[in-house]
Amino acid sequence: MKKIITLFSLLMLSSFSYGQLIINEVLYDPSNSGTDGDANGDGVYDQEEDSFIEFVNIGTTNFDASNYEIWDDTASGGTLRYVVPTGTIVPPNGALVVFGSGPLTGTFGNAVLLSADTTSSHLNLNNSGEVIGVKDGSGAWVLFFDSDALSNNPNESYTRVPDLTGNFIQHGDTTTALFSPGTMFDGTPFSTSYVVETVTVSSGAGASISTQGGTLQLSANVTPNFASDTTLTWSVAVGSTVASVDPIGLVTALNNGSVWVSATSNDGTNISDSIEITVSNQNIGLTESSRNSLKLYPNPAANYISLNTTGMQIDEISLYHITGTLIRVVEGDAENIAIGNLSAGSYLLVVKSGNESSTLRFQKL
Ligand SMILES: [Ca+2]
Ligand SMILES: [Ca+2]
Ligand SMILES: [Ca+2]
Ligand SMILES: [Ca+2]
Repeated sequence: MKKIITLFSLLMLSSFSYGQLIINEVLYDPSNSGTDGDANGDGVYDQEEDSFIEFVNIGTTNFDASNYEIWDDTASGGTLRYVVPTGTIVPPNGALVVFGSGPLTGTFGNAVLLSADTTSSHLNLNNSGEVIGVKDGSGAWVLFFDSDALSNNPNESYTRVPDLTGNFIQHGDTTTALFSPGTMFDGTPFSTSYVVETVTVSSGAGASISTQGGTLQLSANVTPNFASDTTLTWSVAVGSTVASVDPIGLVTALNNGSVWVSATSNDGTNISDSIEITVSNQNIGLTESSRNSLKLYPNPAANYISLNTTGMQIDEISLYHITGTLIRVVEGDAENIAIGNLSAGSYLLVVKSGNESSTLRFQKL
């Protein structure tokens, strides 16, 4: 008896959630009153076709449901009813609905939709004594739904209330609708946003710049390619004055040395990759004495900075954000450079003298 109780406890535990994918709603007894039970929206009531199981990905990453298996009647050995096709990916907080059969007519919250058309009995969900089981792609049992304690004739679905975390109750106990495949019980869609999984930065032409002020175009590959926001933010390592990078990954050499350049996803996942770029042959050959005489002050500063350029010929002064974005070429008096309209942060001043350049960093308050 003890062993049976233990097995039963395990079954009950695993029936509520496993990892990222949960069962959120099951319609095993569509209403046979007119078309009230027409869950798949094709205008016809059919016990087998209108049955469905709604799964939700409760993780923060895309969930690959490829080759998951839906079995029915697992308490008596079970029958494999449906195998989820390879490449079925569910976004975070997104739903996957497997219907008995199509045609599926409606939007269903733009959830991932499948139908178990493969056999005439489809999912074969019965009104009583039904234990639905789900195996993952490796063949391990991961989810169960046991209707035994539930009504044998609900004429509507059982859904978690609240969605995702609640216990299963009859759908009509909380709303006038009898089911909500692909949406929360109140009709709110689940998320349809796929997130970035990997970012890979590469440089086709070798990871170096060896010409004065030269540039190097980096590229970044984002997976999956159907991620909802594949944009990236490019940056150089904080504090580096070796190079700058623009918003599309074009690196510009500023000084000799090496620098890590990164691309980071903008979709909230903050997935990032970096590449080390070596910069050489930059003529920062201001003589030691003239470099020493090139002073920037005050630093940090709020409204104005000054360059003491005594004895130097200055051809161009350019102001960059620390990320490498050119803000402006400085016009006028090098001893009175207005920075009042900059937002607080780190900036670079690149001073060119003949074919020599020098980079000075300052902090805007
Ligand atoms: Ca139908
Ligand atoms: Ca069955
Ligand atoms: Ca019924
Ligand atoms: Ca639902």
